[in-house]
Amino acid sequence: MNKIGVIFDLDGVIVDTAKYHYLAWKELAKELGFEFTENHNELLKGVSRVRSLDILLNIGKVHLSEGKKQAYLESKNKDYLNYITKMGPEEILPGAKTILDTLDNLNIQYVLGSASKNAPLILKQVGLFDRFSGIVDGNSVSKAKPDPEVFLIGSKILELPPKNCVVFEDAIAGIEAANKINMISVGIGNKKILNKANYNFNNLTEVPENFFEKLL
Ligand code: B16
Ligand code: MG
Repeated sequence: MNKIGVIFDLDGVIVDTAKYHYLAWKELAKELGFEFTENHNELLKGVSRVRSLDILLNIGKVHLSEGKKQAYLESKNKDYLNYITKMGPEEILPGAKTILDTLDNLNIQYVLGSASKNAPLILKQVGLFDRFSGIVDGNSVSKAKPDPEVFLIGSKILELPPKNCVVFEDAIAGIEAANKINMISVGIGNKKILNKANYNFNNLTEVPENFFEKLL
């Protein structure tokens, strides 16, 4: 029997923190004198914090010194923290807890593989921190998705070869990262956008109960 392990992305899979990132980035754009829309925010999903600022500045055609960029990154994160410190378990996305329960019952280990430096705090806020066998986040990697570093570290924690790891992701960059190292990629969200994934579901409630047993 094959042994598998699971790596979950955070934003867009376990919780929807994109809406809070949006509010904080929008506030920053306002300060810089331009509008930042929900469509613009789509470009930042799964992208690192530093890269997100560059994309935002590009949208507003604003040029800043490295020092100023650093200051804006800090103030954006301060705003974002104001939102996430108010989060609670009710913000866990539908189906997420059921999947974790299923994995526990099957004795399949799972870790987090997120670009967010705030991932541990968010998991604590929603009461899921202790359930994961490990957390790989924006603090643990030097290369952002689509580089597979985050998932490779995850597979090491799981003590499994990449081909035995199942990745749940909502961002194209995350699916690309998983595919690069032959992990089993599961796209959560729009199938047309995540068409490179090995499996697709609109959300976690659609994942069949026997999904993992079939992979074993
Ligand atoms: P932070 P994920 C990502 O989370 C978000 O999707 C992305 O919008 C954000 O810029 C990135 O985390 C960094 O977040 O500012 O908290 O370090 O989808 O990889 O779980
Ligand atoms: Mg995500």
